[in-house]
Parts: sequence; structure tokens; C-alpha cells
Amino acid sequence: MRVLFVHPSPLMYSEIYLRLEPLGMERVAAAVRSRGHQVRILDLQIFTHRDFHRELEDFRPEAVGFSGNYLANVPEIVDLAKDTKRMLPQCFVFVGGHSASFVADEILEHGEGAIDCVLRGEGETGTQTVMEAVGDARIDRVPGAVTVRGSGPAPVMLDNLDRYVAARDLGRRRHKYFIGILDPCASIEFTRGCPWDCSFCSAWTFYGRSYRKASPEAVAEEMASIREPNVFIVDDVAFIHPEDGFAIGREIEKRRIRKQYYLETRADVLCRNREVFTYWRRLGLEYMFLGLEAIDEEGLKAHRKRSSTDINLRALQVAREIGVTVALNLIVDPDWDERRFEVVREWALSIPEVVHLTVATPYPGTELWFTESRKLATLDYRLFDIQHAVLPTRLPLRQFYEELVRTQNVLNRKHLGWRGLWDVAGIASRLALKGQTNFLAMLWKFNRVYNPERQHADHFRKVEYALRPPITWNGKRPGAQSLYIHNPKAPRSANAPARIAELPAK
Ligand code: B12
Ligand code: SF4
Repeated sequence: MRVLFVHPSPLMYSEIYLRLEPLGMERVAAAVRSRGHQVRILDLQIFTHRDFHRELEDFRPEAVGFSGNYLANVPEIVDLAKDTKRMLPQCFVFVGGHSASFVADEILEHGEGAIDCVLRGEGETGTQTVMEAVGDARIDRVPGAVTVRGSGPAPVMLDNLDRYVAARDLGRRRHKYFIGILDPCASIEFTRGCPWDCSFCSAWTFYGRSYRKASPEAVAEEMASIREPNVFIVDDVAFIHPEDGFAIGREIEKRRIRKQYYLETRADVLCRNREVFTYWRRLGLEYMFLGLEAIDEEGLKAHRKRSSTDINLRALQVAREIGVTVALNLIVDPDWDERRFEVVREWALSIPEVVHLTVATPYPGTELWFTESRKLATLDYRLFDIQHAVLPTRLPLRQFYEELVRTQNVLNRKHLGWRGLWDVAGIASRLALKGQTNFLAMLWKFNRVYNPERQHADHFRKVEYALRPPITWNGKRPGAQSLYIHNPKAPRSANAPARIAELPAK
């Protein structure tokens, strides 16, 4: 079968700071290709809708799969699905990915018949089975499949993360992927899942709080096959178990691989496992993203971060001593007033690290979705990108964005003082000489993308598709099991039905 996988357009954040390869979709594409299908990938973070329509005409796919990792992309995906069915009525249209898994029924409803199936959970094995079931009435029995006629059992987990290597060869214009000065930059996965349970996050609910690892040998082989000089490690929390980080590092050294790395981790993990991060600094670790989330104990407790301000400050000290550049994240509560923004600005200016701000956003699939007592101020999917306020703001909305953007601007300028500008100009021109201009473009785009007027006006666009509001749990904590997409106790893909004929009867 001819299968086209499509990643939707970038959200606000990715218009500026980074653009990364759609790793999950590339892994699904590899799994489907291994079953003999002819597969293509189109990434709309780089290409346009017109390119998409052209691809439908040229390739004439028999199946089109959209990657729905981000809730804010749902309206775009639904519209593209409708275009697909209009142009190719026989084409099988499906959607998968992180956020799509939590709102599968809604997506089918918005599709009004244009979407044949939403596949919940990991896509590697589920998509193989769905491709086999196209045109068969038993499709609604495939684990993880949701169709207008019914839903299959819980999705199965991949038995072994080494099984499929991302189909990077299917990507086009890979030089467009970058993060800051790591330009160009590829992505890789060492582990999957997260053992913590922060109330605002759905990483743990998606994977049923499981945590799996790829083998050091497979990771190193994959790393060796990556052409880019820079690599983003996508793990939610890198190096939870230091021995795994050392084992991967040794395999990388054995193969004499030299790259620059970017990773994300927790402050407590960095403090506890300092040695493995020091070792990786030697291997090329340049940048680290730490989700500190709050600057006081009260805030940390509210996010159930299971960390403390003391640990956060110690982590920054550790990173400085190791010599890794840190970007950290703080969660802005829509309830903040001018004074609170001021306090955060002062704090952020007092440390040398890059500080990013994201707006507190309850997402389907998180505990916060059910326990947040404030009523959502909007049901427009497009605003759920953690750069907009979807909860009522204490300040008038326009003023909230003014404070937010002003704070982001101050924090940005911190690194673009005269000395910083000089460094940046040097880096940008060296990259430009190599034909890499992503970083340079980013420098000029900030004011266009982050703009209080634009962010405020976004709230007044016509809403074609509205999110289904959460059922209320009256502030109570829902049972973890009811939040899970994957059930960690369910069979893994090796012993789950892979063929249509093996699917259980209803
Ligand atoms: C790495 C990462 C990023 C990277 C790169 C993402 C990329 N290029 O795809 C960067 C840093 C760019 C990023 C940015 C953002 N991210 Co992010 N990100 C992640 C993270 C940590 C891992 C994603 C990943 O690569 N996993 C590894 C791969 C193998 O898994 P996967 O992508 O999920 O793919 C699997 C399935 O989802 C499925 N699948 C995926 N695509 C498809 C397609 C089909 C057809 C099918 C059937 C299946 C399928 O199968 C895959 C293989 O099993 C996740 C958390 C998480 N654990 O998932 C958050 C996460 C997805 N991000 C999140 C957010 C909020 C953001 C931002 C909005 C943040 C911001 N600061 O503004 C931006 C927006 C980015 C954009 N689209 O423009 C939220 C999503 C919230 C939501 N419900 O919408 C998550 C869940 C984190 C969280 N705390 O809850 N992110
Ligand atoms: S925020 Fe980080 S540590 Fe907390 S559950 Fe999500 S991925 Fe895990």
C-alpha cells in the first residue's frame, strides 16, 4: 500500500527557538515500511499546505496518517483530513500520536466521516495491524483503534525499543531541523516513559507510568548512522539511571562518534547523578533543559514536582560546574499579577541561565484536566500551546500578554546584550557560511511571533472545532488507571495479535 505520514505545522514556540525532526512519526514509518508498504513522510513544519495537496496528487496515497502529538494542531489535522477525503475519496485517513490518543472520539466527531480511525498509543505495531485491517470490518478490534463503529482493546506496548530505527532517510530538507545554535540538529530516543507523576504532564499517563530503555549497542549504532553534527535526546528525563548513561556513552566512545548534544532532565536527577552528566559533557553535551517550573516551594507543591527550591538551585550550580549551558522553564500561572511578573523577572535576571516561560495549561490526559477548579476561558484547541492563557487571567487578558511578552523580552535581551550580540553574530555568520541559516532567522523573528497584540487577537478568531470540556471530578484526584493510555500490565507487542485473523472476537 502507498502510505503518506504527515506532521502538522509548527506551533508558536517552534516558530522561534527550534524545529525538530518528527521522530515518533519516523519510527512509525519505519515499522510500516518493514511490512513492505511504500512509505513517504511530509513535515509541514517545513513544507506548506500547497505541498501537501501536491503530494496527494503526485503520490496518490492509499492511506494518510497524521501525527497528532500536539493538541493545538487538532483543527489543522481535521481540515487536512477533510481535504484528503475530498481529493481521494477511497483513501484511508487516520490519526495517531500523543494528544490524539486522549481525544480520539472528539477527533472522529470533528472529522464528520473524513477520519476513518484514530489509533491510540504507540504507533509502531498498532499501525502495522491497522494497515492490514484497511477495508476489513474488524478494524475496530485492533488494539488502540477507535472508529465511528467502535473501539478495540487497550493499545499494546512495543516489546523492544530497538526493533525499529527511525526512517530518517524519508525526511526531506533535513537541514531545516535545528535547536538554537545546534544547527542542523537530529533527534534520538534512549528511553521511553517517565516514572514521576507531575499533575500538569501527560507523559506518565500516556505510557502508564512505565519506563523502558533501548539497548546501548542499538542506540550507538543509530547514533553512528546520524549525519548531523548535533543531536537532541528526546527522553523526558535523561539519565534517571546513571549506569544506562555510562553504558551508552561507552558504546559511543567505542565507535569514535563525536557530536554535540542537547537533553532534558530533572533538577534532582542532575544533582543525584552528577557523574554521568560530567561524563557526557566530555562526550559533547552542550545544552540542558531543566523544568524547574517554579521559584518557590508553594509552586513546586502545586505542580507535584516532588522537588524543592534548594534542589533546583543546587542543580543550576552543578550544571555551571560541569560547564553545560542550561535553559530552564518556569510555569506562568494566569493568576499572576504585575508584582508576580516583576518578582520572576528579578529572579531570572539574577542568574546567568536562559529562562523560558510557559503558561499553565490543563491538557486532556493530565490530572490537572480533572482537578483544576477554574473554568476554562476557551475551548479553542489552537490556544492550548502553553503560550496562550486558556484559564481566566487575573490581569485583563491584553495586559497579561503585555506582561508575559515583556518578561520574555527582558529574558531574551539578557543574552543579547552587547557582549552577547558579538558572540551571537560570530556563531550566526559561521553557520551562514556553512549554509545553515535557521539560527540567524530565529534572531529576527522574535518580535513578529511573540507579540501581545497577536496573542490577544488569537482569542477572537472564529472557532470551527471546540474542545470537549472536562467532566468535573470536583477537585478530586482521578484514579491513575483511568488516566492511562497504555496499561503497563497489558501484553507487549511480541505476544499481542499482529494479524487481523488473530484479533479477539467482540
Ligand atoms: C521531544 C519533545 C518535543 C520536541 C520535539 C518534538 C517533535 N519534533 O516531534 C520539542 C522540543 C520541539 C517540543 C516542543 C513542544 N512540545 Co513537546 N514533547 C516532546 C516529548 C518530551 C517527547 C516526544 C518524542 O519525540 N517522543 C519520542 C517518540 C518516539 O514518541 P512520540 O513522538 O510520542 O511518537 C509515538 C506516538 O505518539 C505515536 N505517533 C506519533 N506520531 C504518529 C503518527 C501516526 C499516524 C500514528 C498512528 C502514531 C503516531 O507513535 C510514536 C511511536 O510510538 C513529549 C513528551 C512525551 N513523552 O511524549 C513532549 C510533548 C509532546 N510536548 C508538549 C508540548 C506542550 C510542547 C510545546 C507546545 C511546548 C512549548 N514550549 O511551546 C512545543 C510545541 C512543538 C511544536 N509542534 O511546534 C506536550 C504535549 C502537550 C499536548 N497535549 O499538546 C508533551 C506531551 C509534554 C508534556 N509535558 O505533556 N516537544
Ligand atoms: S514533567 Fe517531567 S518529571 Fe514530571 S511527569 Fe512529566 S516528564 Fe515526568
